Amino acid sequence: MDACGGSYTPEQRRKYYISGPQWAAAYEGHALFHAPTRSPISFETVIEEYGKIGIPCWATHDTDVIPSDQLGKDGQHEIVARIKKSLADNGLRCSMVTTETFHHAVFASSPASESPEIRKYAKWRVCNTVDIGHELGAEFAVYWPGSLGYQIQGAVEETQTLRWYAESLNAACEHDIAVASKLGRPTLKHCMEAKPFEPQAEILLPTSDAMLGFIASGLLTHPEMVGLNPEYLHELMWGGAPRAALARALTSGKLWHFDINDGYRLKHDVDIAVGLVNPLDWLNVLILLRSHGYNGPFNLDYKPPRTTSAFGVFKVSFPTAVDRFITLWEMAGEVMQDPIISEASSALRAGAGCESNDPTEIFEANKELLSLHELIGHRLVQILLGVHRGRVYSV
Ligand code: GCO
Ligand code: MN
Ligand code: MN
Repeated sequence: MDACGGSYTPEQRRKYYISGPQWAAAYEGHALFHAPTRSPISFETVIEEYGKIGIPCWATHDTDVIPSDQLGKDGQHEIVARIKKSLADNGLRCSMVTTETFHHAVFASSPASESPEIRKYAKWRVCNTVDIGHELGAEFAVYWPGSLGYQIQGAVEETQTLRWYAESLNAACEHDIAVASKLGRPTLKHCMEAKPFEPQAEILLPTSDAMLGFIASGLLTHPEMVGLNPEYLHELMWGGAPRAALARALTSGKLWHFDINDGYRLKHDVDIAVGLVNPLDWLNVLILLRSHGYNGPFNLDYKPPRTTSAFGVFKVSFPTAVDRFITLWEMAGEVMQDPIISEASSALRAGAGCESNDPTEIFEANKELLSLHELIGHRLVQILLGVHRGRVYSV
């Protein structure tokens, strides 16, 4: 690691709004075809290790830390008190809480099941998470709808299921308004997260755009309290351009929280560390976010590979992900100041000054200018590779 270079100090890392999820560090390497390769670890260890690295925030699902049978009971209060102490002891804060409405058998038919008792339970779960969020001082609540969809067509009526799903979000927002006013705290920012292909065969809200439509559908009683938590890889998975998906969220004023990771198009959710597959695309994403003043969290929602040891999770996976993010973020700032890109962009925006309305004349007047598109792309890669600073190879 020392030989690799490019690392920042914990103090430098803490200047960025980066959060480390409990489930990411505690991931044991298991999946349908995979036995675990790492042993369970406690939230105390995760928080302590994040603190040493310099990750300033922590996020969790309710059941990452509280067993299902303890939710809403004394066990929950004891655990939340231990979390608070652990965060305070290690100089972290809780930025986000999220409800697991996908893993437990009760959610096999989704949190918006036909069964009223399952829906009642799902509503209680999201309201209980709002309580946990306020107790831990969180700003955000995230909702990944998980099994909102079906394996077999026919039984699930899509419009009704979406109405029922909206009822859970409405319950969470209404409960939040009551709790926040009692505590004198701001309400949480409720953020929906889409994933296109898992865990159902068909997903009712598969993309961030589908969720924007859902938020604006009239089904929510408090659409102003609900925004998005896009995940980079989830937008890439369906074949979209993550940067364009983020741009659509930005123009709707709904880009509130962002899960950062990497992976491949049209594949399953591999949750690889940010910038490890598509660093150029990531640079472009961060240029967009920096130039629009995005100031929400960057949540390290990725899974350390199965081949990495428990030691490696905190010595290799998390520090390298954080440092690559910081490098790309700072590089995005460099691009925004770059005299060549600025000059090329201004020239493109000024146009050729052609007075004619004849398309051929307009094209002729602009065609040299339009070469600047490629020049800007070339310059971005030079910056990414350090070539603009004179890095050369002997041949
Ligand atoms: C995934 C999902 C989850 C969610 C989490 C928050 O990749 O499986 O993104 O990690 O982010 O469930 O609700
Ligand atoms: Mn995610
Ligand atoms: Mn994912």
